[in-house]
Amino acid sequence: MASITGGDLACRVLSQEGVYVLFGHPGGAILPFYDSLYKHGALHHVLCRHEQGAAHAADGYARATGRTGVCVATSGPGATNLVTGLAAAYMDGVPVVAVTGQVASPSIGTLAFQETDILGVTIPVTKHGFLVQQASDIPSVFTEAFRLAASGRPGPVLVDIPKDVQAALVDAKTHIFSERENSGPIELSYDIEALKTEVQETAKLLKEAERPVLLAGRGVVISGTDDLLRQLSEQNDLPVITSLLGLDAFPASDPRALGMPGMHGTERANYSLQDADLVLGLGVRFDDRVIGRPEAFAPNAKIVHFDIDATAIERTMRADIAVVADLADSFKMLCSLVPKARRTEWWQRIRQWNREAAPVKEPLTAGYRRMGPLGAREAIRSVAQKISESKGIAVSDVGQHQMWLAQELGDAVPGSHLTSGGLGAMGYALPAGIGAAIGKPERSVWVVAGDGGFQMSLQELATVVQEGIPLRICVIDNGYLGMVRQWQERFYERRYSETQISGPDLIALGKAYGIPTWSVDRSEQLESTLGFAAMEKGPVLIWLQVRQEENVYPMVPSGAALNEMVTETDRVPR
Ligand SMILES: Cc1ncc(C[n+]2csc(CCOP(=O)(O)OP(=O)(O)O)c2C)c(N)n1
Repeated sequence: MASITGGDLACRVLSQEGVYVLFGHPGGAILPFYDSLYKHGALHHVLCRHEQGAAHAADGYARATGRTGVCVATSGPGATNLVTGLAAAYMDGVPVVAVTGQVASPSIGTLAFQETDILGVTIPVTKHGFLVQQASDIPSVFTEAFRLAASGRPGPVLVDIPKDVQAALVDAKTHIFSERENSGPIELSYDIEALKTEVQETAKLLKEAERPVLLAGRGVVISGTDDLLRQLSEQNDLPVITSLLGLDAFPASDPRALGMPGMHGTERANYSLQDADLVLGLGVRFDDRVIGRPEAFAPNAKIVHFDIDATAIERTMRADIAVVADLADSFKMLCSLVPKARRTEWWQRIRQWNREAAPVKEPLTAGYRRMGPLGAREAIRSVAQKISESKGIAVSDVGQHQMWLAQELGDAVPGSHLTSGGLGAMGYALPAGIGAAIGKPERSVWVVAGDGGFQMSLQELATVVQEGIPLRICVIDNGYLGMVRQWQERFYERRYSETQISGPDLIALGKAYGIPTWSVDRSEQLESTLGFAAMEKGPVLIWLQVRQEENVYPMVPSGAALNEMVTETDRVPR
């Protein structure tokens, strides 16, 4: 009998699943798998400098492409380093398969060198986990892992393989599921009659409503129903609010786009929600940063919630109607039932509220340049413009810059705005950008990080260089952990406890890594520098040194209702 190893079999199954790139870092307990990888040839491995980077890269790859991302780590510290990345993917519904080496089967439970019960550790942050007990199970386990990761609300799945199982010999003819046999996402079955009734009731509510709004989230991106969103909004003249993770579900420049809701949302989005008589949530989970004080959210509205995930219903917000189904089915049905309408009065009311988070005060006359120390919003506004011009993918980290970028982002198609929304994991942007750029090599990928978050994953600059990835990496350096400082300023009487942060000289750092680096600290240098940087062929680092104590507005203080937001101009609660 011709034999192959469990590791060889795993490589074959990965190829069969359509995987061509893995993000990982090797070690003792995963050596047999890496040996198979060396021989397999058809899988490209990206050597990340930290396993957290590998998990975020798999996540970025998945968000940008819509395919499942794969990360690999050894047992013990390698596996535990994946945890933050898996949690980020879990919170935001991103399909990832994590493959970990485990100590050899006879050593499990003996506190062997680098033994961690990673299945136990990751239970709360994965959809499922497998411990592979014999090599012949590898095909069925991997097939199931990929199905689970991509089915329903997508998310991460862990496959833990003991070292002896990776090395064990199996028959080379071991059955690998053929072309999609038993594979592909799990079909959800609904009571179609019940679904029809709920959707018809929703259509009726929409018809009767005088002040309806659509609230779209990442579910629209995942289900590929962005076209339906545009169609419904147009045919029924409906305002569209997009959550942080739904910003790429609807073009920002559409006249019916109200922007982002919630803590740093626009006046137009937040006041419309508070004034609405119907809120139709589409693939959105009404999380606490979106709804403000739950009892005070949309007080006059009926709430309808369309989501594939039954556990999202009434988690934080009441639902007068809940439609648990794939949006591709429920939303399509709804569009066919909703008539054409014009909502002139509602729009007159909505238009009294600012659409822009920070309206441009005095537009500059042509030929004149803004002068003086660089502002953070100003810098991000220009970066957002460059991203739009290049039809690029924007990947933000976590903090003030993340909110400014969300507010300034131009039109984005699905998979063009990547950020760790649910977990809010600093250090996400650079590795996720690597994943996105590898998944979408034809697109320009822009990483935007704060000086704090950038220092949490800057080791991945070496990955960028080794892989020759043409990332545009913008570091917004305000010398502070800006978002935390903003809260200290507002709620802790400016006691800036441990938020002032120093960092490396990025020109020297860029030089050390061999990455061309541009630095800007004055407004008048901004445009030309970004222009030159955008033209670089390979990776480029752009160091934007901005004024230190700029705040993100609008802001809904935590515990307040959305209509109690503070804006840049009034700064007093309404
Ligand atoms: C891993 C992690 N640790 C801590 C935090 C808490 N936190 C949220 S925003 C923030 C400050 C981010 O600072 P920086 O990266 O400089 O970005 P800025 O807010 O200045 O734009 C911190 C510490 C977090 N979100 N993630």
